[in-house]
Amino acid sequence: MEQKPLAKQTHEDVVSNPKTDELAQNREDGYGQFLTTNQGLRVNDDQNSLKDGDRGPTLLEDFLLREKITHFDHERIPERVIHARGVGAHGYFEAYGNATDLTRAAFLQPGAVTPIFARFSTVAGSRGSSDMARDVRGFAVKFYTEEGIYDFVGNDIPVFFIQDAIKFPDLIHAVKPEPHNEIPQAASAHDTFYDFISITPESMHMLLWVMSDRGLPRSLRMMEGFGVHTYRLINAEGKSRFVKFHWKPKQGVHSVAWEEAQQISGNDPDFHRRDLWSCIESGAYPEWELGVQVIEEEDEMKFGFDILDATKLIPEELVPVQMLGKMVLNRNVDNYFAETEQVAFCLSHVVPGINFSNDPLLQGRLFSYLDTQLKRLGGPNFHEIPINRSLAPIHNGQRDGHMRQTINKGNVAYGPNLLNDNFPKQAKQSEGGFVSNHTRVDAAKIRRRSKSFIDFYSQAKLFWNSQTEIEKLHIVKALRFELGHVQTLDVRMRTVLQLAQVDHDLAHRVAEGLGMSIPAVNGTQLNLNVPADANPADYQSGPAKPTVENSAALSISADSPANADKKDIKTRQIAILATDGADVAAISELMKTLMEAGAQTAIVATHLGTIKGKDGQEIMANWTFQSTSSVLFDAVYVAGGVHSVQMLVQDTDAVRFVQDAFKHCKPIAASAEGADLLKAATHPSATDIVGAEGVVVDTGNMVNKLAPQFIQAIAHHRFWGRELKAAQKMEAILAEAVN
Ligand code: HDD
Repeated sequence: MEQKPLAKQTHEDVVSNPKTDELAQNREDGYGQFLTTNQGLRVNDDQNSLKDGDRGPTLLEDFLLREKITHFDHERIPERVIHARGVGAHGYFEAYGNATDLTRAAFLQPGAVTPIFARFSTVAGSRGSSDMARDVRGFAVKFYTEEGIYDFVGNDIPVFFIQDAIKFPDLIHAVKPEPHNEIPQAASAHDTFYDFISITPESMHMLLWVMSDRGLPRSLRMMEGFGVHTYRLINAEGKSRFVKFHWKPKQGVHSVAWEEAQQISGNDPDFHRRDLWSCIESGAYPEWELGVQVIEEEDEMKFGFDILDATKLIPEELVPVQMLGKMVLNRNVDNYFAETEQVAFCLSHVVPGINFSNDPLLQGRLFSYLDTQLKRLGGPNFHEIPINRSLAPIHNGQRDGHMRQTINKGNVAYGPNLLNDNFPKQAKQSEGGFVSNHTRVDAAKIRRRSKSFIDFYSQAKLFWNSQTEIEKLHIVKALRFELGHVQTLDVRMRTVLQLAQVDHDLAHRVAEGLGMSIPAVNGTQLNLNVPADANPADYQSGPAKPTVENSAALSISADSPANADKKDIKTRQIAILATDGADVAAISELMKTLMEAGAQTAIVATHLGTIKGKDGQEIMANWTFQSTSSVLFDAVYVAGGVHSVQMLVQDTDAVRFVQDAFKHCKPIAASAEGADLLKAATHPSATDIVGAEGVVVDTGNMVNKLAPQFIQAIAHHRFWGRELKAAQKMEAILAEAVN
């Protein structure tokens, strides 16, 4: 068979040999169709074990039973110590061809198209936990480049909780379920986590990100990715520049409401996983652009914060992001375990043209990833597992070890050698050899944090300042929720004290919800992340003074730069509420228009099967009010039809469906009598649903008039103003009560 050029090969081309497609084999005549043991022996009876008489004991001799059960007993491997719950997909990365001056990396050169595998994950929960936890999301991409594997291992949040990798085990022990009872699952722990971070002030910036809407992505397709650390790009002339990596989703950046996230966890714990899978299956391939912020070496110290400190981002107002290429995910995995579970990302997997900075968090990670794969995947040959295999050929003297697949020939496994012509030889830089960046290090060996890292609150304040009113309200509510679950009052108090260093209004609002006031500052309480012999004063941050007051890129409101030019409704899920007697003609017309715009629709009715319309037309129901929930949809339409609406008004689940959609600030539309369901769903304390923002009602049943307005509303995603209004109403009442 003719070999494709390397750049044109997909990962599948290269690693397909060990794959077995049982369905395809079944169709073949001959050898492939029989059940066999792992040694290829055809099995005659897979229903009965070998016994001493048909009612007698099972015999040890039954090697068929033993092989099958032994394999089953060993099916599970240790789950990842963090980022255990994940979902992966294949795709490609296409370079825009504008990066030659920045880097010699082949996958970023003009015309390069590189197969990739991406894995998204939550951090704290175990493998079987829910997708919708309030959490950071992992964003890892394996590039199968012609120069070897490049692993991008980032998050959907651009900063990290801690500055030095030596604190990582402490952070994770504090945030994972508490060890005595393994509670809470799929959430950050309460007493232990807040105990740790309330005396680790560098964590305040990332804490606000996690408490913000970023902690609850609507879809993995609708979140940004960040490399977090400062890295280096190095061009063919050897010129090195610092960079921060960004992934910007073409789908926009959107979140769900907290109550919604909690309900989704019950209704569909696989919400994100299913969303990614079904979009790829339906051909709605998610895309992200990869960009960099570039900092010349001579500008390293010019920002007023340290670019080696992973708790800091570089505001896009100071350094804009330039796009270098795009990633498209277009193929689901064939087998979750073989691919998503066994994929191994390592920060140390780099290619020429990409290099590291001295960020102490990054430096520690360089050790941790390889180490963890050795344990998780059982030894040093994990690079031979198909999903981890390099497309570039591998030649070295490494041999043997658990589960070795390669059959190396010959007697020479060392270098230099002359017995085998000194093969494999080292590559010159011009031949693609990797060269570590030459940096001068001329300093005392010392265990100390740089003074430039002792600024813990400035960027937390920048983030807070950059949020819209509703985003701020969400942060306050999230902190009230989390701290409300903390049992130790002292821990609550310390966290509020930290928040007060960031912003007085923030701390005051959180404290109010907890029924406490902001405690007086006691300097030594603020930071216990201090070496034993150090002067605590050297570790106290000054007041929060952001370099930039406000950064629009940090907000994900409808009008933020993240969403400004992304106003389509592709892949949005629209529930159509209707039952017997509904106006099926209008439903069909609206469905057609929405689907032409790229949305997906589902009829939710009082029963499954056929819905008999008022005009004799019929339509099939996809769900009932018992089998689905409003939280699984982006928008709701209530169809007209007297009998249909009369029935829905009587059905408390249908009424709740609309109430939830309204409460979660979703677009709602109704035609003709459909408006009656909206009226029935209006809570006495709330503004009328009919007439509220994001609610489109057409009493004349003119679907062609209603559809464009509804589409516009869906593209807006959420109408958070409803929630803000309700909160302001309550505040006004409270103010009156107190005065
Ligand atoms: Fe990590 C997994 C991202 C700090 C140690 N990390 C892991 C994954 C992601 C990140 C996306 C999942 C990869 C996958 O899908 O398989 N980690 C980050 C980011 C960090 C970070 C963006 C800060 C900027 N991590 C970090 C530190 C350490 C680790 C400081 C240790 C010193 N991370 C690990 C690990 C994991 C891991 C223990 C668990 C499973 C794995 O590696 O493969 O090695």
